[in-house]
Amino acid sequence: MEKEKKILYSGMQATNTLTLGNYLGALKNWVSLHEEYECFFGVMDLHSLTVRQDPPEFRKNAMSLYALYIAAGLDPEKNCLYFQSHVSAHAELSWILNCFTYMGELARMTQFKDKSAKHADNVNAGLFTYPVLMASDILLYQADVVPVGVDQKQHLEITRDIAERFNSIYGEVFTIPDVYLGKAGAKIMSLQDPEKKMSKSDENPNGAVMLLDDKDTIIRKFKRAVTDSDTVVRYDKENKPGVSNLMEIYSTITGKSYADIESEFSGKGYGDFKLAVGETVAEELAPIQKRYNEYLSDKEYLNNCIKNNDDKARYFSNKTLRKVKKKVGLTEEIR
Ligand code: ATP
Ligand code: LTN
Repeated sequence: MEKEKKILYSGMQATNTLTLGNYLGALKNWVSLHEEYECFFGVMDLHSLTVRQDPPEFRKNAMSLYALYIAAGLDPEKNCLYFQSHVSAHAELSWILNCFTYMGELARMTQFKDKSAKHADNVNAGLFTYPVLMASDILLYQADVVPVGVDQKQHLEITRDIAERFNSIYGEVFTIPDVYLGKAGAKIMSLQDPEKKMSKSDENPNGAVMLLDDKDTIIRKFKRAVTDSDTVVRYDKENKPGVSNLMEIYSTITGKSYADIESEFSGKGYGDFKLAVGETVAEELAPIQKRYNEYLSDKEYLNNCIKNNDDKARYFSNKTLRKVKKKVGLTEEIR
């Protein structure tokens, strides 16, 4: 590939629907990256298999995530939006890189420790080698940068270690990727427990606003958001984590500074403030939801995007895979 633009790679797991946290912390920030980078965004459906899935629901969620990528503003002509499971190079490279990854380094991964505690009845080998598949995703496209949240930084470090190890044996095969640090990405906290990240898998349904929640639900969740016994809208993460989280959400969407928000709500109670945040979020999400429904009902359009982008992903990833196979000494296929 001509390296005019640097290459950027990221993706999300196709599990449940997205939260406002996924949107403000990741998706919304991805939308304009194609201006500077050659962008690849995968629907990481193979990763989702590390946890037991109900097949019909899983299929629906994966397609829903694909439609949400586009509805949130990722242009499928300018970004390569594809399904990980449609590009067999991911699974193939993953096998090869498994043989260059040590049990000890995988055992140190905090996500593995957390998830195996959470799913104690299904601590499968896929959960253990999850980071190797993620490394394969990134290295196949020779990505220079990878935007991920703090929770995924450890996986990016192991990706770099695997790539460097491979390169030190076989020469410069893989680009060593860096974490992408764009504008400070918001970390949105649970509305019910502002010490905890807002997460898809939160047991308390009022903790997370889902991207496809309707207006009434959104406003209801904000009205119930945990705050404090004070009544002043003031940014103070330490002592007023609930209010500060709501201010972050409001500020990320409207672009207003904390000082502006403080004066906008001075003399007003939390009730007015929560309602304003709820309405702002509902307004931000309404056009995305409308487009989402349109795309989902236009199967021909979606299929066309999927086909073109899957092909593009196959083309780029196969170049790297062929090189890797040759380097490690696998015999060539006769075509
Ligand atoms: P799970 O609950 O299944 O662990 P999750 O909601 O934490 O899922 P991921 O699939 O791990 O979501 O993350 C997808 C992307 O969204 C990552 O880039 C991650 O950093 C970002 N993200 C997730 N939750 C938040 C949040 N609360 N605030 C900001 N960004 C977030
Ligand atoms: N593990 C990531 C999803 C993911 C990913 C990737 C992100 C899978 N492969 C490659 C960036 C690059 C997550 O849970 N957020």
